[in-house]
Amino acid sequence: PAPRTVLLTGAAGGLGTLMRELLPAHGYELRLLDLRPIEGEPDAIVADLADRAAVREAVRGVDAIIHLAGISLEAPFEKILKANIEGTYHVYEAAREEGVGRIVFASSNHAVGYTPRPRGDDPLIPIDTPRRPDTFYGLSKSFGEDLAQFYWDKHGIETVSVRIGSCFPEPTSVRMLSVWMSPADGARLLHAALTAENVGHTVVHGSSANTRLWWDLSSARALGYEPQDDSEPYAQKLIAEQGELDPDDPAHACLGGHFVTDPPIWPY
Ligand code: NAI
Ligand code: 15L
Repeated sequence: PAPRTVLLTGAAGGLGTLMRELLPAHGYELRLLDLRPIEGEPDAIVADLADRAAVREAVRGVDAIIHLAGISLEAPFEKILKANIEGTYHVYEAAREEGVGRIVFASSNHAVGYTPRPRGDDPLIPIDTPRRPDTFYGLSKSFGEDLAQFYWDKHGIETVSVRIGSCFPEPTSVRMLSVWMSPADGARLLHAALTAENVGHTVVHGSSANTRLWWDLSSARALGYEPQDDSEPYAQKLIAEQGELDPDDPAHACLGGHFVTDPPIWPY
């Protein structure tokens, strides 16, 4: 049967807030978890992923987990280690202990951020492009994908790892014209990832069907995802304001954009 009760970790965050609004229309009952309380959601579980007992209790009885919680930008390694690496491990252990069979993992384009972006007639970036994390943050997403593969191979827990581009209400940069995922398409993709059968561990690119797309959406479409949106209506204004991406600028040469060139955050 299709999953109905879903634990949404990171429910207070930007993406969590958008998905709280959009997923119920796809038929889900959400259980919410975050470090931070959520206004108007007194039943939301306020817990740190570091608290294994709390995470285990949170997953008890759900049909699936959408795992968004964690640090969503570059940060010192110790912080990434705790929230994203150990935290994601705790989610998988809790799923194993409680018999939850399906996880959707919020991976990121930054797991492969050093991949050169296509130019001209170059082919789209394939889903099996080698991992090239652009930050400790991206490295933690690379770890999460490996963890997902391991829990499938070892324990039969299925995961769809979604390498999300940029999921915000509107694209706000020229780069985002290529990697934007509209919130409505985000909800469609999560729904497909929750309901497709026999996914094992599947990795997909997460974006809308943008005219300026950089990556291949076929593994997402194979789950039943049919994107409805395209960033192109925003293109003229953004390009007028910011100019076209200069391919000779290293901050514009790779999929990960400025994550590739931003100075490291100390303590390293
Ligand atoms: P966000 O930073 O707005 O939300 C993350 C949430 O996780 C926050 O509410 C935070 O309180 C919570 N959190 C952090 N550490 C925690 C811990 N130890 N225990 C419990 N909760 C904790 O990030 P956003 O944009 O909502 O992203 C959600 C997920 O999707 C993240 O994993 C991010 O890496 C991933 N992602 C998002 C993209 C986007 O375009 N929004 C792009 C690529 C990946
Ligand atoms: C991400 O992984 C971040 O979580 C999000 O805040 C954006 O920066 C996004 O990537 C992006 O690449 O635009």
